[in-house]
Amino acid sequence: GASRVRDMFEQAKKNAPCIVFIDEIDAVGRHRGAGLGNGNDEREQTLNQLLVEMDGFEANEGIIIIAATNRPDVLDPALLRPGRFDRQVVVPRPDIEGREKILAVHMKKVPLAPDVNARTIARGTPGFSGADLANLVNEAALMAARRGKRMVAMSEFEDAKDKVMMGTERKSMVMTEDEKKMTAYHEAGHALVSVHEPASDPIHKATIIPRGRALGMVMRLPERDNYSYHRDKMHANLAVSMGGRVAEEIIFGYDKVSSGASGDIQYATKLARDMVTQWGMSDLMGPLQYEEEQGETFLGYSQSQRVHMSDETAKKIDLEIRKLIDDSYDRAKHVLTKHEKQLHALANALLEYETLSGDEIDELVEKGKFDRPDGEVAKPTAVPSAGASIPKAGRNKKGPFGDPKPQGA
Ligand code: NHX
Ligand code: ZN
Repeated sequence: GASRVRDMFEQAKKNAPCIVFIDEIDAVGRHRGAGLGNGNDEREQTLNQLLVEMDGFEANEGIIIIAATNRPDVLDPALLRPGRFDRQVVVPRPDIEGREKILAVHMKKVPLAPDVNARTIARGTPGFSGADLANLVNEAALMAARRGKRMVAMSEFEDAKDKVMMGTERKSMVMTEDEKKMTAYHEAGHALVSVHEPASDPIHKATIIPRGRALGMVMRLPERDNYSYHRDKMHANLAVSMGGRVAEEIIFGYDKVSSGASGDIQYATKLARDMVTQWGMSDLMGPLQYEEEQGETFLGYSQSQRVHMSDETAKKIDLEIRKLIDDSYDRAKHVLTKHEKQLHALANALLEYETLSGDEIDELVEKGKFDRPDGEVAKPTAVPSAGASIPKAGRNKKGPFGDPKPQGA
């Protein structure tokens, strides 16, 4: 409230020199007049008071004001005018070095087994924020406790990463043999298209153990943090996303195709739309912006909206999006038809072992078989491939197979 802002600055003046830190400034600093209804009087008064205090420059000498937000786009322009905040510092998501150091900080609080390698975990968590990493360490510690271990080992970090990124494993979920078979071919389809698309990130693992909302998934692992996203990888990702549905169709027939690919379809549609309307990837439509990201709706969701255009242009955009999807469907179909033997081999291996590592999938595709040391059957925790960890952006909300999205956008 306004009076507390006044109090705070009085305190600050008494204690000067000092720093006033306001976290989540968007809570009070939101654009006045945004949102439904008549706005919020109290919030508006609070913001006004804050602006007044910040204007009292001379009186406030020796006071440094720092504020933080994840939504600079929704702030009231008055807060950003000259004379208010002198500097804006953009703090991006941490890179691999940053993640390693942040992990080291949080890991100090838990007893670690000697096999834990913060670098490896950092490598497998692109796009994670500091809070995500803190949560990861916490989940790993909980898992170790639940397993009756005195120390947190690498296997707990691997499992915690899977849980944080893809939701809780549901081993007890009862699936019929037919459902398992369908899932195995669906995932084998994604995996095989990925193997045959050079621009695709390498596979980290494929599994038919249900997790979160998904019956199965294929996770890919970028070789390093990606800051840019290129046309060849977009096309590869489109084809890989269609691979699941296409495999279902090839193996079980047109009438037996399932509704389960909705997540893949949603992912592919969004990607194809962005390619045409934002990223200038359609030769027919050219490098023009046809859709604008809307800042916020009243609930804080972002939405894209078509810029003003003729009906004819709108129709052409829809056809271009459709064409991208159709072409990628055809590419996936071509790959999976040509390599149908490999598709059967992969699906059967998934049915037998439930989880396959990327290395095992490569071996299977190359030699038609793969070696797994005896006694390591169907245990996903037993197959973290050497040096590798997890994919990027495979979070629950982002789709059933871990796909890289351009970061930092
Ligand atoms: C159902 N669930 O709804 C069952 C329970 C096709 C083998 N009848 O594509 O699990 O079918 O590659 C994000 C995350 C839809 C979006 C998970 C949208 C799950 C997942 C429904 C595999 N793997 N689909 C996939 C799947 C399903 C669903 C999602 C999502 C299946 C497919 C879910
Ligand atoms: Zn799928």
